[in-house]
Order: sequence, then structure tokens, then C-alpha cells
Amino acid sequence: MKSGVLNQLTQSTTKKLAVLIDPDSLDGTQSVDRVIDRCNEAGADFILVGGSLITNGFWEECVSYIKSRTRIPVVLFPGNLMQTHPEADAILFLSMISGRNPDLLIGKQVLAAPGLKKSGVEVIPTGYMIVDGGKITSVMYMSNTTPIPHDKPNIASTTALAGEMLGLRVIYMDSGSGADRPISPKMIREVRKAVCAPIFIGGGIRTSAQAKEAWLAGADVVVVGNAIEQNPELIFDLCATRSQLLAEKQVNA
Ligand code: 1GP
Repeated sequence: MKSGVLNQLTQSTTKKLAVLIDPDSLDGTQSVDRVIDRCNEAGADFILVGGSLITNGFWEECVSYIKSRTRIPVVLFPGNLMQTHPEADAILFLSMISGRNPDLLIGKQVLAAPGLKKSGVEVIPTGYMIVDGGKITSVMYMSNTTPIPHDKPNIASTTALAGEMLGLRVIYMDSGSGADRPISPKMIREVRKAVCAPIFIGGGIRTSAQAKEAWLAGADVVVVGNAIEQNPELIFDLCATRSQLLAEKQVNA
């Protein structure tokens, strides 16, 4: 089984940008190109592919097409069991530790495990935590779980800590696609203090200022989906902000 993406996450402390592509929100390869071309030019670190619901039958073709158009690692962020693909570089193998739905803690994973093993795709054990982002998002509705309250950083940090103690290698905190407000820097800081695992932060990030706040609070990977679908040029701003943080760190080191 491959191990490149997790190594990249754990061995380098530089801040990273992941661009999320939801095949259901795109209408064919032209709109994929609009995003991928800019990811290639600006130097995004990862391309995440996934969605709560795939209704347009574009999954298989979409992942293969992205792989054919970029050398950036393509990481699956599956909304359900069907969202696997042998050409992907890795899959975030999610256990929804913020919820108490046994099917999403271990049930679906049991069903998916044999196929994933055969596919040879790198499997990244991921503690997935939904945080209230000010409205009911698809992931909240589809998962039938209660999100962690926005103003309870201690619940988030202890949940992440338990996830890490259980052996999960990455923590992904998500206020849901199109959330009204991103996860607060205070909550990110608390989780950062609690765990060593790389932290992904996503949901409702629309500007490079919000991404910067998340990175500075302790996020390793900032995930942006909706805002980039609406304006792919934002990738340039986000990558510039990420590079500026790196340059500042080098000057201050
Ligand atoms: C959703 O974390 C991702 O699961 C990204 O959210 O689409 O709001 O950027 P946005």
C-alpha cells in the first residue's frame, strides 16, 4: 500500500492548501479544467475529491480526468462508500468521531475495507469532526449527527485527543460545505494543543484572510471548496498567503 500523502503531512510542517472538488457541483470536464489549471499554476498542495451526494454519475470519470490533468496528489474525501477510485493517491478513511452514529464510526468502514485494500490506494485513518457552522449543511443532514457546538473548543479538543489515542493519524474538522462561519481560531488552537496529528480545517472559508487565521491558529491543511468553485482565481490568493506565511517563518527562524 502507498504511503506518500501521510508522509508528506507528517514530515513537513509547512502550511498546505487543499482544493476540494465536488463532482456533483461541476458540469463536466470544462469546469474541472477551470479549477485544475489554476491549482497547477498556483501550486496547490492537494486536490480533494468528494461530496455528500453524487447525483450526476460523474464520479469515476471526474477522478480519472483530474489525475490525467495534474501531478498534485489527488486525495479522496468520500461522502459515502461508493466514492473510492483506484487511481487516487490516497483516501481519507473517515470515522465521524464527533457523532454517535455507529454506522459512520465503524459500520461503513467495515464494508469498504476489503475493496480499499485490494485497490492499493493509500488509506489515511482520519478522525472526522463536524462543527456547527451556523446552518444545517449537507454533511450534518446526511450523517444524522449532532455537530460539536461552535463555542465549545474543549469538546473539540477532547474528541480529537480521543481520536488520536485510538490511532487516527489525521484530524479533519469541518463546519460543512458552504457553512455560514468557519471553525473559530480559538477551537483550532485548543485542538492544536491537544494533538500532534496533522489538522485539516474546512467549511465556509471564503477569503485568504480566513485561511490565514486558520493556518496561524494551528491548521496544517486548509480546505476550500465552494468559494473556489465560484471564483477559481481565489486559488492564487490562497497560495500567495500560504507562501507568505512560510517566508515570514523563515525570516523569524
Ligand atoms: C466541506 O470542508 C469542506 O466538507 C469545504 O467546505 O465548500 O465551504 O469550502 P467549503
